[in-house]
Amino acid sequence: IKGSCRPASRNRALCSSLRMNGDQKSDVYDFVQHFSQIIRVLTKDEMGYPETGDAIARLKEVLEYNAIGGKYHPGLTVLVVFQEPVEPGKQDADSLQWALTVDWCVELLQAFFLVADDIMDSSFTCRGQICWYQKLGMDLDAINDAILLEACIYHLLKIYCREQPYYLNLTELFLQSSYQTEIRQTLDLITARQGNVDLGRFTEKRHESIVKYKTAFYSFYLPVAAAMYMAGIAGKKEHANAKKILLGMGEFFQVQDDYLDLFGDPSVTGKVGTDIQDNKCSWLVVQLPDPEGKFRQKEAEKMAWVKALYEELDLPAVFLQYEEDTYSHIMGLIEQYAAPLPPAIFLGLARKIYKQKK
Ligand code: GPP
Ligand code: MG
Ligand code: MG
Ligand code: MG
Repeated sequence: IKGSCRPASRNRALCSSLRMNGDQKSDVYDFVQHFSQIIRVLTKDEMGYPETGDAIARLKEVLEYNAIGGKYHPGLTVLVVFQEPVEPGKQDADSLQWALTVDWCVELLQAFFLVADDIMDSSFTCRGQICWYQKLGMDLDAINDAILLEACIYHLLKIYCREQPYYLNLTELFLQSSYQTEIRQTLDLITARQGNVDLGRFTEKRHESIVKYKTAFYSFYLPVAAAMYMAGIAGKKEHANAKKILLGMGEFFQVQDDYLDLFGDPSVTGKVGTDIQDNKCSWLVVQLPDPEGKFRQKEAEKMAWVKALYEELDLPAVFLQYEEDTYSHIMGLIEQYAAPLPPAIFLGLARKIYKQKK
């Protein structure tokens, strides 16, 4: 697949403006533009066949509803990181297009997880819209849609990158990211199991173990590691160093998600939190010794009471302090472990997540 990517120089300018706080709207516009090509690629082969045509039309609907409209948090990371270590002369239009495609594969993995996670968490809204499984007539058919989203990743990697020397590393990286996320999602679910609450399990250590790999691995390490492989950086040491910084950053990101689940404004976060009703081992609850389980309440009307209690215990201030502390910690990790990648890559990612309200 050749040709439709923007010239390398314009793309470079686009991405450095993204990193240097330029006009993010136009960057996202470019990113979304590429998605129409991805939809075409994913649907063109089978569209003509009456046996599968309806299913492919459904796939298109699933992709358009669930993959578009997020905050594109990992979005464009692969492209931005890929361009840093690669000499400008080697950044031909095809390579940039492959990087953009891999960026979309990360978004598809995220969409797959979110559709499934919303079912498991009994959520109502996600990214400012009603959850896919909550749509009229949908129910558990949404499980198959989540699985379809995942299948698209490997379909795209094969179509775009099969001839590339990094194809195997990339495929294994996506598989490993899924496995790490799924194991921690299992931990998240069994720790929260209703009716079988083992209060001893709600520890900071358990929480850390869940969040590092439930979100940090696929949202932070995956896109940067993918770009490193694409740029020819495959050494164990280099990947281990990047992982140290990125898992730290991702851990903060999920703590922020836990905090905003209760203290965020749903009109900004795009979702109404369910962690208290779901009995989750959230960052908020592990801050408190809670031997009687009084902070975890099933009924929605008790939410306000729990929130008032957390406020009384000054948890918003505890969170602010945590944010400051982890920020300094991450800056230290960047100083120590960024090489051979330029520190600006990690600083750009940190800037995107600290002091955010969604
Ligand atoms: C976010 O947790 C975690 C995921 C999206 C990973 C899900 C993994 C699966 C294997 C399905 P969360 O429940 O706090 O997210 P949100 O707050 O967006 O519901
Ligand atoms: Mg969840
Ligand atoms: Mg959830
Ligand atoms: Mg959450």
